[in-house]
Amino acid sequence: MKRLLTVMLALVLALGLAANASAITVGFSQIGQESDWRTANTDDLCSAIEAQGWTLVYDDANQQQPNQIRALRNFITQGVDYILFTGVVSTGWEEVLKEVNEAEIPLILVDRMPDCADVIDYACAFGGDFVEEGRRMARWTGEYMKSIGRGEEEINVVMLEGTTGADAAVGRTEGILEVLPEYENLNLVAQQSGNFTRAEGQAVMESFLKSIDKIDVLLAQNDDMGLGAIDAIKAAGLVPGEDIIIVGCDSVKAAFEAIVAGEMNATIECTPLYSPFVIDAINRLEAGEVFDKTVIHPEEGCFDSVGGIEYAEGKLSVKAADVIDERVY
Ligand code: GYE
Repeated sequence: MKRLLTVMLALVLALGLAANASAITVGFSQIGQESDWRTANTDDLCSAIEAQGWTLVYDDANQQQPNQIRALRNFITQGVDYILFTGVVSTGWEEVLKEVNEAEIPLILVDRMPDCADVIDYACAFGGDFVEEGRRMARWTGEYMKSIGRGEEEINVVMLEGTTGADAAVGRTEGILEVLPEYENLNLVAQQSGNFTRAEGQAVMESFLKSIDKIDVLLAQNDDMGLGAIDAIKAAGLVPGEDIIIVGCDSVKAAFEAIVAGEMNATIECTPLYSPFVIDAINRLEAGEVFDKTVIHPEEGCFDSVGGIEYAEGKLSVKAADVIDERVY
């Protein structure tokens, strides 16, 4: 009898927990679907939330800030329990995020941070260190050019920037501009936004190739723009990866493939896989834990055609061909 009671109690508890789990609703305001990185980020977070048995309310803003503001207000009206948010640009969020605060919905910031983070309340934040990624792109380039005996040669560099006003773009530009002058032979001759997409990366590279006589290096602030630029370079009768060295950022599988094919040279890692952090955070918030407000940056690396190039102090690149099979996105 006692045993039966224990079993019944366990069952009631388990059912209670399950009911509780499915009672959690998470609203996720995503930027859009501009890149392979973004697709991997969406798939990772959505499938992890659903695997917990939680209810997901997903909104794809198609790169439009007004759509994101509308989605956040809808989440408030629906009374979701948690909000996951990454903003397409960094400004213009204060009013709506304060509304989220007033509704007392815990806000989890992922990926790109809003510039009002100091004046709103958020539970925790997980994102990339974009300035450091930019520094790494420039450092790899300078060191690689030295390693192939072109450290003294005047090198013309062009830069494809990400979405204007996105902190992923602003930060990467800042980091690149900080480190590039350390290599006196590297001259930045043009920079323009390719909006983090293949199509725009290709179009802007086409115009660079028309207006600039000699381009030696392309710094593409994400892999997708670098991959788009490969087509423009081929169309101009040049050999990507040889005539023009291409350095990307994100480390998506398509970039590994291009590096292995010899058409791209390096990519700096920025992980899109935040779900382990986010799921753990929600569970801890459910348990009443309070986080400190530091943004957590998951560890990042650099993958290239040769391996062994210093891309940050004391950190050496890994040859993409050696690890391509491990890359899932
Ligand atoms: O690099 C790019 C994406 O915010 C880190 O956004 C993210 C960037 C990523 O579109 O591919």
